[in-house]
Order: sequence, then C-alpha cells, then structure tokens
Amino acid sequence: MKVTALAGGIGGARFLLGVKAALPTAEITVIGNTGDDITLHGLRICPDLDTVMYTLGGGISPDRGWGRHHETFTVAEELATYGVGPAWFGLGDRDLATHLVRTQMLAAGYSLTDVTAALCERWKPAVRLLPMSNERVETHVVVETDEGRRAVHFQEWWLRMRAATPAGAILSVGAETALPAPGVLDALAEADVVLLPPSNPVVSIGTILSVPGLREALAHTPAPVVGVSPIIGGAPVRGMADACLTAIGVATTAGAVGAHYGARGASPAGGGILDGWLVDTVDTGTEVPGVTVKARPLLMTDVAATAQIVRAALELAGV
Ligand code: FO1
Repeated sequence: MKVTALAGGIGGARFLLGVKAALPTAEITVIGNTGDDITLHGLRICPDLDTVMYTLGGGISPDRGWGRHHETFTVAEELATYGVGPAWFGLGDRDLATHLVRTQMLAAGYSLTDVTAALCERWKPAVRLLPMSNERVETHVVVETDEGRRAVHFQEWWLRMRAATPAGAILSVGAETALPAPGVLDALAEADVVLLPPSNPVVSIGTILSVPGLREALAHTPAPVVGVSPIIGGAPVRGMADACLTAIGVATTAGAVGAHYGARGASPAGGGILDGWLVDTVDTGTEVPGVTVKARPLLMTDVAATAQIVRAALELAGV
C-alpha cells in the first residue's frame, strides 16, 4: 500500500511512528513542512524535516520532541558568552552537525530534496521524506510591538514570544513563487491513501498547502484523504495551534478545523481537501459539511495508541 502524509513537527512525527507500526510493509512518503526553516549563524535549519527524520530514525530527544537525544549545548553556551544570540533557539551540539552538513551541501548546489535524502541515509527513517518545496518558503508573523507593526520569523514568534503576542497575519514568504519539490505531486496522485496527521493546521499543514499546486493535487487525487484533528475538546493537544487558528479567524474546535480544510466532495474546484475527519470521542457529534466524521480516542499516548488512530483513519478511508 502507498501512503502519503503531510507532516509538520512533533505531532506529525509521532503520528508517523503509528503509521509505520500499523502498516509495516507500506511505502510511506512524507511531505514535510519547510516553512519553519530558519538561517542562524549562517546555517540552514529545517526543524520539521529534522523532527520527522530524528523521530523515525531513533535520534529524537523523547522528552523535548525536537532535537537530538543525549544532546549537549556547549556551542550555544559559548555563543551566549560571546553575546551572540538568539538564546531563544536552543541549538544542540549534535543537532549542529546536521545543520553543518545541510548547509555545506546546499552551498555545493544540492537541492533540499537531495540534502534530505542524504541525511536520511544515516537516519534510515524508513519513509521517503520530501520537503514540500526546494525553494525557500518561510513563515513570518506580523505582530504589533512598541515600535509598531513588524514581521518576525515564525521561530521568534513561537519560541521567544511564545505565540503570546497576537498574530496580525501569518505569511508564507516565498510561497507564491515556490514549486512542489520533485516527487511531491506524484506522491499525492499515486497514493492509495493520503493522511493529514494532527499537525498544526495553519503553520504546518496550511504552509504545505500554500505551495502552488499542492492544494489542487489533494483536491484531485483519486486516493481518499483523511485527516486527524489536532484539536481535542476545544484545545490543541500540544503547541499553540489555537494562537495560529485565531490569527486566521478559525475557531479552535475540531469541527472548525475540519471545515477549514473543507470537503473535497463533488466540487474539487471548491478547494476542499477532506473526505474523512477523525475527531476525539469528546468531540462526538461534530459535523463537517460534505465530510465523513468519526469519533475515536485521539491521544497519541504511545506508539500502540497512535497505531490504533491510524487504523481508524484507514478504516474511515475505506482502505
Ligand atoms: N522548540 C522549542 O520549544 N525550543 C527550542 O529551543 C527549540 C529549538 C529547536 C532547534 C532545532 C529544531 O529542529 C527544533 C527546535 N525547536 C525548539 C522546535 C521548533 O521550534 C518547532 O518544532 C517547530 O518549528 C514548530 O513545529
């Protein structure tokens, strides 16, 4: 079976562990969000690609959910001693090796697709991990500050501001001229099923959909498309998706996010991307026009529980 999943960071990566457990022989392609990417100290950092790669490759820090296990932060401490920031982005020593390899490969002319494949040769995540685009697309957030309105990089808003400063707008800078990375459109067209993990619907799934052609590819694929709600009982399970949803005027409910993704239904031109929507049992009764909604326990407490959620999604997809 060919499974294609769109994935952001921590939630998406954990969901993918469940996909691998539920479908040990499936061919899994992951379309990873690159809107969180940032250049710091001259190094290109791809948080969501790395989180998927480390999580599926066994190198993730289990308690943080990002960065490497057995990590040290000596270089970051030395930078801080030089007064060189930003201190709010925790750069680990082991993690730095990934950014050094990526940056030198990009400088040598390799595409982000090639770089990601090379890094995955070490980590062997047992999925094909594709960036959503090889072009630079960065999520920036417009905020009101004492100095007036300005745009800050998503990571600054997420980590330094803790998404506590209301976002006037969330922008995918560069999306309008970005192309889907090689293999991305085929992965959507040739899948037996497409899954939307419980990633951030705005800055992860939404950013992937901001790449021209991706939303259309989802609307037109012959494969069933089933999503899993990241919102349970009116709150995100982790992270600050509520701050992102508020920024785009979408209520923080399972139903509102399902409606935001929209029904594929009869009119693919409508831009909707869902056939099925899994919500948690606390959200039983949720309705999304044109979308088949099922309620199942959605807390990914461990891989076995996540595999159950995946099985429920596959059942809803009818595969
Ligand atoms: N998340 C944090 O909450 N604090 C950090 O200091 C931090 C550093 C970091 C470094 C590398 C990396 O790949 C991810 C990192 N993250 C950190 C997570 C990252 O900000 C988020 O995972 C995504 O960008 C949002 O999903």
